[in-house]
Amino acid sequence: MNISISSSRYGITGLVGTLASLLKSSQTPASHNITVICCDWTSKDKNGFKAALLSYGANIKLLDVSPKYTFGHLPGLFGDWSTYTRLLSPELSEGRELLHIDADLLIKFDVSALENFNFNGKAIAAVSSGAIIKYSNDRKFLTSACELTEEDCYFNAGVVLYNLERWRKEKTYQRILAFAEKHKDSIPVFDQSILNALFSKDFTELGWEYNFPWYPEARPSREKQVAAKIIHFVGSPKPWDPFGRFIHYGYKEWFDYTGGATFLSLKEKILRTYSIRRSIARTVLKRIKSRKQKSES
Ligand SMILES: [Mn+2]
Repeated sequence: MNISISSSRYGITGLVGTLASLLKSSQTPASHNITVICCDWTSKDKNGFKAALLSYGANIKLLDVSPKYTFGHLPGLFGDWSTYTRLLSPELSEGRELLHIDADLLIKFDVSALENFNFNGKAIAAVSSGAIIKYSNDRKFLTSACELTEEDCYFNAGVVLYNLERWRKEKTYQRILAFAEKHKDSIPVFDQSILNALFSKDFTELGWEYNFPWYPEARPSREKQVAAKIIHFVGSPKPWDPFGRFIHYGYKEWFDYTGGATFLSLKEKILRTYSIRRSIARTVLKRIKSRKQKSES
């Protein structure tokens, strides 16, 4: 299977967990073609990353990209543009299809099952689970800047299967760059807005189990956890963040796949804690509240 994944150097812990789970769940890990888009990683980062996944004997190509160079004119996330490399990865890939995944997932099935996927002629496949534009954060943008209505589908970009034959034939990357240029000041949810703008009416649905969102304060049922093929740790904190083991219910699930290895220095952990301090406080408060409700009922 052709797979691509990308992150800044601050996302390496999540990225290693994502790939470790993918490789552990694969019958023939060496058969995958994995491209890791390294957004401004140092050589020390790369060595640590390689050492962590060495034992799987996987075929992993590291590719250096400076996303600020290509995407710096678009709205960034605290000075980070690496999320937009999702739009670049099909350009870097050969073959019939490409699975691009976020770096905050656990993959619990053999992704080879997606080889020769039937796209039904559509350009991509993704998980919408019945979501529509009306309830998305991009509602205004998608209905005003694009010819879409509130009732059109909305999908999460954390797991995207690209139909590379159509991608190449229709020069999709050029279309994306032109669209991004035109709307550079108003794109609300980064690459996810762009993908929905172009493909809301041109994607085929993957079942919910291919991108199951696990929010920090949530406690999904055992059945859901077992049935999910891909768990997506959306929002902050992530299970591997500082304090994650105390406040994220998904910590054990993540730990079981990764042994808890993290890739940030103490200084970086402190900076990360500071930047997500509000999310940590919110998660703690939500947990206290739900415990209280439980004990009262
Ligand atoms: Mn994500």
